[in-house]
Amino acid sequence: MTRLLGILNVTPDSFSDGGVWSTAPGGDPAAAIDRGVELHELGADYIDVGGESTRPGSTPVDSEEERRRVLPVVAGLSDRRIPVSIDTMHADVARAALDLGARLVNDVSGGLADRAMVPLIASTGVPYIAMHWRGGADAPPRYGDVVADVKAELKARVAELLVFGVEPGRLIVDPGLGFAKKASHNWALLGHLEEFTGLGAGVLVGASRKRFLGKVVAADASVEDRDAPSAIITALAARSGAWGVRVHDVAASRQALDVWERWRHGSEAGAGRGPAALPAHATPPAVSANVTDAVAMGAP
Ligand code: PMM
Repeated sequence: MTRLLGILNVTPDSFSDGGVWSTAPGGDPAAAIDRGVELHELGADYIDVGGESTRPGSTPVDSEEERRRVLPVVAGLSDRRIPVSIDTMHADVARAALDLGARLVNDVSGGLADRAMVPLIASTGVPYIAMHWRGGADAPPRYGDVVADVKAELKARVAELLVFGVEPGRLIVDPGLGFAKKASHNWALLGHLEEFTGLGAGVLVGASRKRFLGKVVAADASVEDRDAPSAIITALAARSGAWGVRVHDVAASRQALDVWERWRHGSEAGAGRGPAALPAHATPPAVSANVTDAVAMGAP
């Protein structure tokens, strides 16, 4: 079953949730922890805690400040046995979060921003999301064939990660929607998502509330109005074999996945039944690589 990562940005300057859960000076870690608990109750498999905004034009945060923002939240959720994914490019932040109980590392740079990250992942054996990255959201979106280029660059990342000793069954790749990509690039990547399941890793999709969805809602719509198209993408990503999706509106995406499970098994009782239950004429769903993570091991 496709995993749901519920987004908990504790930055003061997030475009998608407006800094509501900020733990920067003046912010409230207890409110952020409560929000994480709520997302878990709504059906998130992981709470993806991030302390540095990656939006275009954002100022990088030093890792000391990032640790100060995320660690109380990671600790608060882990103490409640809620699986946490730490969204960071910095190895020291990842290490501190893992020490407090985080169960997954989500790195938008795929290990390219901090050379200490890949050895850390290899030595701890923690599941790792390596996103396609060309140096941040401000990098120029230049591609020949975006699908072929992103696939080739992710393939190279997977190869390097394996050389460093990261276990293939712990690896998830992400095409990095919106990162050095125009709307047309994002749609091309989504339309060819199945091709990414052939890289020997799970595939994560992070489309939730992103700017390219602004074109399918009304011109004066709010960022939250992008939650419906985001949930539709969740269902379609699951159908394309995605290992997981990273979303703000967890309830809507949980429903989308519940619908997809019934759809693919052709039965109300089918959710949770194995693919063997499919009738012979049914097209089997694309299968993403099996990733051994907290959910596969029966978290919490
Ligand atoms: N996008 C953002 C932050 N972290 N992580 C992964 N793996 N994939 C993404 O697409 C991704 C990410 C930026 O979006 P936000 O500001 O809504 O968190």
